[in-house]
Amino acid sequence: MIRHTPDVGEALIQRRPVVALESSVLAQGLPIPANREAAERMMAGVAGAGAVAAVTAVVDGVPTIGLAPDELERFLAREGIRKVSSRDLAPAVAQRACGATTVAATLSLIARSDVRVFATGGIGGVHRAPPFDESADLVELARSPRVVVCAGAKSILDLPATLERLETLGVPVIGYRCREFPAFFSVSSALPVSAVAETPDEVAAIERAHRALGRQEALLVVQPCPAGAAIPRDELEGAVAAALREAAALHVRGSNVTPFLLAAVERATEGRSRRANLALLEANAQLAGRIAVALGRDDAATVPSPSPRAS
Ligand code: PSU
Ligand code: MN
Repeated sequence: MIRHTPDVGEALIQRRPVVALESSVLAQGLPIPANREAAERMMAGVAGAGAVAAVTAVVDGVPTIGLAPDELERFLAREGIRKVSSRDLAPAVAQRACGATTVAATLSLIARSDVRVFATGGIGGVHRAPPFDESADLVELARSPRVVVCAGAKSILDLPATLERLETLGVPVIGYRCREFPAFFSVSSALPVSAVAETPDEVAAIERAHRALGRQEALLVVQPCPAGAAIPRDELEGAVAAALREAAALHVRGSNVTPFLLAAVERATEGRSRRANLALLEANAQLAGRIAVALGRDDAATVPSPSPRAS
């Protein structure tokens, strides 16, 4: 049911590290031509770390892990590409549509493959308004045993509520060289992570322990936007507040909310949020590549042994 492109399929067979990348950020989150820059910088970041990048999407109804170059072009052109979250996967497949997958849908697909690490910008979460709007990213994180690298949750969200939900759902939030949950475009939210790791090997060790305990949840690894590109929190809050007012006035609803707010914040920050977005996407892809490599090393070092039995 799920197609891997030849290079990704080959890498998985040879047990080389692979990092999945979502496509909704390319087809809905970022405008042309920033989306191309994002794709190029993310793929280069993964490759630079020694891993294989696999952009994930539904292509003419086929769930695909690793887009071929001509397929990626179609998603960068954005025409006729649906935003596909987890519940939209089946309709997109049955209707042979082209769909760009969100964090939730990408997780749902890679949880059925051997790809263990996934890089994105920021996860969805609990929206500030309307109060019942909560991204499907959260429940998919709760049932997809994979490593997700991001810069926290998007700053347009209610971050304290999002962290509370992650706690309830049992998702470890690992700060990579940081103690505070990053606020996507801003370095920090003043909210604590649940554990800290200093190296990719430490992340790999936590991931291994999480799986050995039989846990099903994703491991959420967060790192702040690179300092030179980040936006100060006070300034960002002003832009987010204005974006939320605009969305309310125009009655923006459902899956249009996230793309609308991101575009409004970009206008308000005169493009600085876009530069921050590109920088953090690249940094997350690099870190995901290094974690995938560390997980591969771990595997190689583990001598297969018969499972212990209680006597
Ligand atoms: N972060 C971005 N741009 C995006 C998204 C996140 O900088 O476009 C996308 C991701 O794909 C995320 C989705 O999974 O928005 C969440 O949308 P929603 O709130 O509708 O679940
Ligand atoms: Mn929503």
